Amino acid sequence: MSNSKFELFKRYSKNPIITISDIPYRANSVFNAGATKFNDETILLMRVEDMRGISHLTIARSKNGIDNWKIDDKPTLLPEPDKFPEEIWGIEDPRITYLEELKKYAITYTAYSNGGPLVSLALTEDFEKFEKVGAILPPEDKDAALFPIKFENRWALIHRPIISTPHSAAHIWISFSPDLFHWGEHRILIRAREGAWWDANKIGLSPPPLLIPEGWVILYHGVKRTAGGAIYRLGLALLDKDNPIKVLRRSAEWIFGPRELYEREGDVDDVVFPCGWVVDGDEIKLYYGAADTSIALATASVEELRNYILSCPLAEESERWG
Ligand code: M1P
Repeated sequence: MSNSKFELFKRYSKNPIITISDIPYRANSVFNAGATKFNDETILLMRVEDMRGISHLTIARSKNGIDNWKIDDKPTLLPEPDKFPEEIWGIEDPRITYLEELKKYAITYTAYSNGGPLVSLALTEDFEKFEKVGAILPPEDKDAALFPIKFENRWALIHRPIISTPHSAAHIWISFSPDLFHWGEHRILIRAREGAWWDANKIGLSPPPLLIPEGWVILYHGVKRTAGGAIYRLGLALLDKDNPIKVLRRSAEWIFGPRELYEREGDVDDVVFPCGWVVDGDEIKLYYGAADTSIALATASVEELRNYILSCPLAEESERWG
């Protein structure tokens, strides 16, 4: 257990901010929400798991991004296996990126097909009408988010192919596309470390990349397998601003991990899983799924986050520990 006074992200004192009792219809759990600002409100696009175990997405809106959430009284985005067969076992873990060039919000989410999870894309201008593009990467792949801008006229997507097994590691990859639909130039971006590390064998992107003057901040989850089960914790990396295939820095330590009871006990114990963050001045609000059961909030200062990542080991150095 870490000492809370050294934490970059501070938990909101009234966590969790949204639990299943806030959902106006019958369901099992609410967690892993994408987040964005829209029309002076914070929007959370929440993963809700129904009583069959199948997930859909539902919107919550709040003026201050903390409380008084207004939650849609029915699912906002449902799996549509008739039109999109890859959604047969649900849609999960959305990440939201505003694409200024298209004047649209892109939602990358996991569609759970009967051939494994894969990455799907939907677009919206207003969070009322959604245009599902469909599957953009084959299984197994998840934990995907777009950058908000193009690089040399190509969109860039971070994602995590492969579900790790005892014989294979799951790394974070980056791919490029001219049109958001056809993806190529696939390459490993951040490798899972090995051995005793907190992020050994399996890592995945958490919220979409965040731009600071020195580059793109990546918050990612690392999954440590222990005799008592897996522990999901969060660490940071920094990518080059103009060439995001270049990793500049990577934190050696995790910066946030399960500590409070709502993170340690739930449908899946010991999980913190953010899919969205919202920046307001110097404050970052990080929305994370806690133990696959509820949604919690933690805040950090952009300046402190920036100072921290700039003090982290250079990427070449951290590669040597892997
Ligand atoms: O149960 C923890 C998480 O497990 C999966 O994440 P990942 O494949 O990145 O390890 C997802 O099912 C996620 O929704 C869940 O919170």
